[in-house]
Amino acid sequence: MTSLNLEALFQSKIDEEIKIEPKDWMPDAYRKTLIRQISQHAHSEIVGMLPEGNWITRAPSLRRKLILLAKVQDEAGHGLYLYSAAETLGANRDDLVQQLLAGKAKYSSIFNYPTLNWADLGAIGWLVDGAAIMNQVMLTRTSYGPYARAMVRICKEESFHQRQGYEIMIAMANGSPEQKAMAQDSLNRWWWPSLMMFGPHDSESTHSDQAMKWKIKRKSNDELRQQFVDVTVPQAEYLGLTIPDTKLRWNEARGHYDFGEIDWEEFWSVVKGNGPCNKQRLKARIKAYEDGAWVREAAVAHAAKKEQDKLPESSAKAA
Ligand code: BYC
Repeated sequence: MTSLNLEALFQSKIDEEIKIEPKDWMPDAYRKTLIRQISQHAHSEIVGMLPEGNWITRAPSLRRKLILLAKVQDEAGHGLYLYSAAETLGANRDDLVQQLLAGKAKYSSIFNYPTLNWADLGAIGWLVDGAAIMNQVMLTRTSYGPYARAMVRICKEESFHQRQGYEIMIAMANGSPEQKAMAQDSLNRWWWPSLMMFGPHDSESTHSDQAMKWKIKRKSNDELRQQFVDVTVPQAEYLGLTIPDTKLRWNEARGHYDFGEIDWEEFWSVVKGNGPCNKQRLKARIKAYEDGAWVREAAVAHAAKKEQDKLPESSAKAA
C-alpha cells in the first residue's frame, strides 16, 4: 500500500471513531504528537506530587493526612500509566525522564507555584484537579486506544481529588473569619494559574488544529477554559468566595460567563522555566531520581538473577 493510501485509511478509521492501537500504522507526526503530549502529561503528574507532598507531614488531622497521602500516591500511579502509554508508541521511558531532569521537557505550568498554607491544598484539589478533569474527560475519547483507556481510570481518581479539595474549601469557608480569609487568599492566588492550565488561546495554539483533526483533542483550549469557568463560578458562590476577576459576569446572549484576560507574559515566563518554583521542582525531581538509583539497580539485578536461574545448570555456569 502506498503511504497516501495508508494515510487515507488511517484518517478514515479516525473519522469512523475506530481507536488506533499500538501496532496499527500511523503517520510519524501523529506518533510524535502523542509522545509529546502524553509524556508532558506524565511529567505533570509526577511533578504535581511535589506541591502537595510538601503538606503530608503538616496535614491538620489524621483523616486529612490519609486522604492527602492517597491522592499523592494516585498522581504517581497516573504518571506510571502515562509513561507506559508513551512506551506503546516506541518511546523510551528513561529518555523521557532524562529530558525532564535536564529541563528540556515541558510539564504543566501550574506546578511551578508554591503551596503556602493548608488552604492551598483545598484550592488545588478544587481548581487544579477541576481543570485537569475538564481536559481529561475529553481525553477518555481520544483516538489513541492506550491513552484513552488510561484516562478512564485517571478521571475516576481525579474526581475524588476534586471532591477532597472542595470539601477542604467548604470547611475553611465556613470556619473562623481567619480560615475564610485563607480560603479567599488561596482562590486569589490559584485562579489565574488554573485558567492557564488550558494552554494558549486557540489562535496561538501550535498543535490544536492538527490534534483536533486526528481527534487527539476533541475540544479546543478556549472551549475547555470556558467550560471550566462556567462550572466553577457557581461553586465559588456556594462557598461565599469571590473570584478575583472584575470582568467576570454572566453573558445572557452567549449563555456563558465573560471573563478577563490571562496575563500571558506570566504564563510564557513560567513555561520557559522562570516561574516561582521551576528550579526547586527540578531540583527535587533530580534528587528523587538519584536517591532511587539503588532501587533501579536492585530491580535490574533481581531480573537478571531470575533469568539466570531459569537457565539449565551447565549454561548458567558458563554464563
Ligand atoms: N503548561 O499548541 P498548544 C495534571 C505548551 S493536570 C506548560 O495549545 P497542546 C495534574 C504546549 O505543550 C496537567 N506548557 O499545545 C493535576 C506547547 O509546547 P510544545 C497536565 C503548556 O498540546 C492535578 C505549547 O505550549 N494535563 O497532570 O495542543 C494533580 C503550545 O500549546 C501549557 C495534561 O497534560 C501549560 N499549561 O495543548 C496532579 C493534559 N499549555 O510541546 C497532576 C494533556 C500549553 O510545542 N495535555 N503548553 O513545546 C493536553 O491536553 C494538551 O497538551 C494541552 C496543551 C491542553 C495542555
